[in-house]
Amino acid sequence: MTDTDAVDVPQASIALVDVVLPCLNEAAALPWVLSRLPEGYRAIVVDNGSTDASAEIARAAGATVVAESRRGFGAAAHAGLLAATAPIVAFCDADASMDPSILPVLVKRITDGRTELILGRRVPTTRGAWPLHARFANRALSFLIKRRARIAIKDLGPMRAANREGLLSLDLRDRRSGYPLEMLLKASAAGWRIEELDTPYSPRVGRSKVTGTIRGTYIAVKDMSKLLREVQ
Ligand SMILES: Nc1nc2c(ncn2[C@@H]2O[C@H](COP(=O)(O)OP(=O)(O)O)[C@@H](O)[C@H]2O)c(=O)[nH]1
Ligand SMILES: [Mg+2]
Repeated sequence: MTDTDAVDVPQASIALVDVVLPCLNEAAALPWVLSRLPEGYRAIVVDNGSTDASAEIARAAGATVVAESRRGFGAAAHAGLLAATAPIVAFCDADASMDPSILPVLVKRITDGRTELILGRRVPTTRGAWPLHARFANRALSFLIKRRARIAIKDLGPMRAANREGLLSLDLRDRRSGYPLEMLLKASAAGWRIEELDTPYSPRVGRSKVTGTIRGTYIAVKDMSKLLREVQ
């Protein structure tokens, strides 16, 4: 037996990347999403009190399921980060709008030492993938981020990856829709390099909880405006 044989443990048993999937009633989307996780990537499905079979489906597919009783995207995303143990943590929606099989392309930017926070810039695959009002709101948001925080990004997308310990050190507080923006602002303030990569964005499976609803959009705008007002 050589030295290399001795450390040759099966790939799947060591997660290089933990993938946090905030999940609120995504039973229809989860089977596909979880089937797309690359080798060495562990799914952490954070169930926010789903009333459908999301948690059972996730467990049956071999995902780690974390229950978070406080509602909110940030509450779920952060519970996933706290449950993660891998050196790199990625975030991805559980609605089948984005394909986890693309994550290694993003993660490589981190492991190559090119950047500290990598964001997936959503590129719609069909006309229906991204509702017009959401696209417009996102463009306005990118403009404000540039003006207030001097960060030049084209899209504040939810697919992203970074070093786990780094993310924990950012001390993120938002537990609703401001979480992705707070991560960006604090990463930038901490001097992190931030990059975007184009990622395909397809129509989600099932019903939207955030930007596809008036209440969801209202909360997102409110949470994000508050964070931007606080930028020094
Ligand atoms: N855990 C949890 N997940 C949520 C919540 N709201 C949305 N999600 C999940 O976060 C992701 C993004 O939400 P989605 O409804 O697709 O928002 P949209 O892409 O802006 O329409 C999906 O995977 C949802 O299941 C929430 O309050 N709690
Ligand atoms: Mg979505």
